[in-house]
Amino acid sequence: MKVFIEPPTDQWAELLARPALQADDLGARVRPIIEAVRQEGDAALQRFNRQFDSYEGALQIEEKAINEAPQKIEPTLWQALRQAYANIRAFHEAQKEEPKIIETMPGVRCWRRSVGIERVGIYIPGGTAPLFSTVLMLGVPAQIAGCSEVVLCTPATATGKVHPAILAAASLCGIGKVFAVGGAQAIAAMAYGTATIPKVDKVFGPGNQYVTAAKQMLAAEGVIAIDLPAGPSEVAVWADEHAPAAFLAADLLSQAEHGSDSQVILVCDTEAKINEVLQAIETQLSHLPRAHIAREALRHSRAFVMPHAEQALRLLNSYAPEHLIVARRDAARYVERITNAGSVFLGYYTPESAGDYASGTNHTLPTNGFARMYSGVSLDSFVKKITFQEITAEGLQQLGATVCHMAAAEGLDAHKLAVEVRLDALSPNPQL
Ligand code: HSO
Ligand code: ZN
Repeated sequence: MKVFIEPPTDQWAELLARPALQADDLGARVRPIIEAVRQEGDAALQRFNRQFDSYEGALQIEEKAINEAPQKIEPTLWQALRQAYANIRAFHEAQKEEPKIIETMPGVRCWRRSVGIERVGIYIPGGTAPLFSTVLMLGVPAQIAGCSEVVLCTPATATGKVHPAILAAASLCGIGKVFAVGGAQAIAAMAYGTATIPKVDKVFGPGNQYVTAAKQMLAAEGVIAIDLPAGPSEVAVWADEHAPAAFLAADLLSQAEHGSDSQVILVCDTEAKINEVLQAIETQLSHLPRAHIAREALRHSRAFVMPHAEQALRLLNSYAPEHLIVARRDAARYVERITNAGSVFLGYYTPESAGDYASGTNHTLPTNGFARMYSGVSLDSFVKKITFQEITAEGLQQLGATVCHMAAAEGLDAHKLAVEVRLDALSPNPQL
């Protein structure tokens, strides 16, 4: 991890650059997979399962296996899943909006109603860590939104199994349709539908660059909507001199262990604190099973000495981190000055891990600087908001002239007429 002491502003963009993704021939690799699924459906999925995951079994996981999954995991893990579920549910339930009727003028009433997207798909990657926590992060808001069809795709392991904790989390969220399919082919299957896998309208979830490319290609073609432009995970930690170095090191490593392309940024008031943290990182790494991954991530990570809070905040807002940990005694003071971040963790006792798993907030967040203009996944991501209005005869008499003037000025006379015929019908001597 390279250390920079108060670098001048004109160097920030370069110093905060995310590791460049190798785009190679992603499109050329993903396009034929999408096409094969579109044309051949299940047969293509079975072929890809054999080819990529050495899996020969059925595409659909039996509902019995989902229902029995809670008994297949450690009781303490089941307990933890239930606690996380309850907290995530409580936080997302509070995001429900009751329709508020606004009378903009007498007799002109407008309101908005949230309606769940009917069919949604959740992708859970395989790989080195089974992300059953992500099932909760996507399954809970889908359940609260009232999405009538929720489909989950995840690759089977080499032994032909889907991790029981993924199935247990699915059962908590009432997801009955789980398919053992991974990669770009899973995204294509949910986008187009096959004989076995239902077509959905919006696809959520993380994945490797092939999965991300498939999501983006299918979204660009208007086949599906997607949650967020996904990129490697990242955290920025901003610490004062009292923050315990071991806490900061563990926070940085918890993000670094996600993948070799993860990025972590440390901002401290003093160089001495950074050195303490670097030492603590070494100590902790020696006990971590995923140290090799974390070390790779640390190679393109950076530490900054920023003694002035104003400057530090400017730097952090320009980085727009997915996660921002403010490990400062006076953390609460800065809340209003944080303008670009996916999710913020305040104080010494708020590790990112809490939000990753169980405090209640969502862990599907904007990466790669997209926190400048995107929000993380929430209940909103699973609903459409439909506007309604109802105008009384008196209301139209109040509003009509405004509409007629504007329609005439835009040269759209039929618009004007739609008001005029009504006002005319309301007059004592209708002429039209
Ligand atoms: N930090 C990840 C989420 C996660 N962490 C899942 C553990 N499991 C991306 O926000
Ligand atoms: Zn994490």
